Amino acid sequence: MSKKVALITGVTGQDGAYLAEYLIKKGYIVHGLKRRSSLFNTDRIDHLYQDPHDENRNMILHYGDMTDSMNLTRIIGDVQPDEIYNLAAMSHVKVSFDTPEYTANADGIGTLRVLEAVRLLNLTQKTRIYQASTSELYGLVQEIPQKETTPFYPRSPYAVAKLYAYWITVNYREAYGMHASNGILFNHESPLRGETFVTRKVTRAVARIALNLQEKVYMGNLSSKRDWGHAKDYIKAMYLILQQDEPDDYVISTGVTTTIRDFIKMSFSEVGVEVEFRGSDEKEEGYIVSVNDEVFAKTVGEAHLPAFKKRIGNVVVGVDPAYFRPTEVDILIGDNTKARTKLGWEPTYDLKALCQDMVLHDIEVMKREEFLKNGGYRIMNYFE
Ligand code: NAP
Ligand code: G4F
Repeated sequence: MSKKVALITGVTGQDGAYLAEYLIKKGYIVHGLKRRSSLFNTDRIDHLYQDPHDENRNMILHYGDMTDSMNLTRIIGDVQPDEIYNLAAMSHVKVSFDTPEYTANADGIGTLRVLEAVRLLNLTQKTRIYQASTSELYGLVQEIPQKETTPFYPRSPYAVAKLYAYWITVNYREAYGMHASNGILFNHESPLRGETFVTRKVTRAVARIALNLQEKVYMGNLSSKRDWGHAKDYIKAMYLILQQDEPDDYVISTGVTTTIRDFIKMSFSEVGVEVEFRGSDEKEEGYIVSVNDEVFAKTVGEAHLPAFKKRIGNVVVGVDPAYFRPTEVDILIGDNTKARTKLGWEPTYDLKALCQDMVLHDIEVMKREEFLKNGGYRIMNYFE
């Protein structure tokens, strides 16, 4: 039997990297869309790279951009994919307030470009499409927990662009009988998460603070709540959605919600450090209460313990209103009943396991940074 062919837009991102690896292991030929960049932007997928001269390649990259219809149409026509995973997006909510027009173009109209290319190329019966929809659609939530039938109320240019993408996917499904589905994914994180999203910002800061490379980290709104899962689990849901006989829309979530403040405390406790918060709003701060020597020595290293213990009582978390958003999404918590019953999907990582995976990874990354500062040479591998 010939191998299935998948096209992943956003293959260089967190989800794209995990999904590409997962599909290759399943025997797919994976084509990925990558943007031209003045610096290498393929760190997350370098372990999957194959020389263009290799015969029988199962990973092929194409230069492209979600804002370029002709480019997308040509690539989809050349690749003739069985499945398209449309993951490319300007995915940072706060940044979307600074770049609203570009976000609408890439995230909203970009989705239309993919759907319309499939239609114009007469691939509607061949190509199945997964659209990376988001729990940000619920915004000012109308129901707790949020499920597939909960009305949307987007609260950022990003979410409004994704609202268009969601509905144009539904419309192409209904109008042209396309196998086009939305995964309404709640926040999912991993050691591959972009460094400016809140979980990764925290786990990197915890690692640097523990290694005495940084005094303190400044955060935004500590009280908002998110339903966080592991990206490794969530890309499996994307795959399952496209294997269903009928296209449909699914909430993918854990059903547990946690404040940013508690995620920070959990992350410090992974290295044996107890942090408490005092004050409120912009004056809120987190300080070190105690250190568990054994846990700290095991996770960070015995050598760093004496210096760290001198910092008990120090403030390690502050608030900078620069990170507040003009409109915030206060609480997200998803009801994943439909995904559990229809897809047979369920998360395997709880928040503690996710947090541990990220903190331990970032300690290794920061130890390399410390090593480099001391004259070492660079070896980067995100998948270690
Ligand atoms: P990510 O790490 O930010 O990756 C985004 C990807 O899109 C990157 O490969 C990026 O390329 C690419 N991209 C951005 N603008 C592009 C453009 N104009 N043309 C072509 N490619 C472009 O995001 P992620 O966390 O993997 O998320 C994947 C998708 O799921 C996104 O659509 C996101 O909005 C959505 N989503 C994410 C979550 C979550 O919690 N992670 C939840 C719900 C939905 P570069 O590498 O060159 O920047
Ligand atoms: O990690 P975040 O930036 O993720 P956000 O805004 O929830 O969006 C992510 O998840 C969505 C799914 O719900 C995706 F669609 C989207 O693409 C992206 O992946 O922020 C989470 C929360 C927010 O309430 C934010 O205000 O953390 C709060 N926060 C507090 N301090 C901070 C910070 N967020 C960031 N990025 N940086 C801070 O310093």
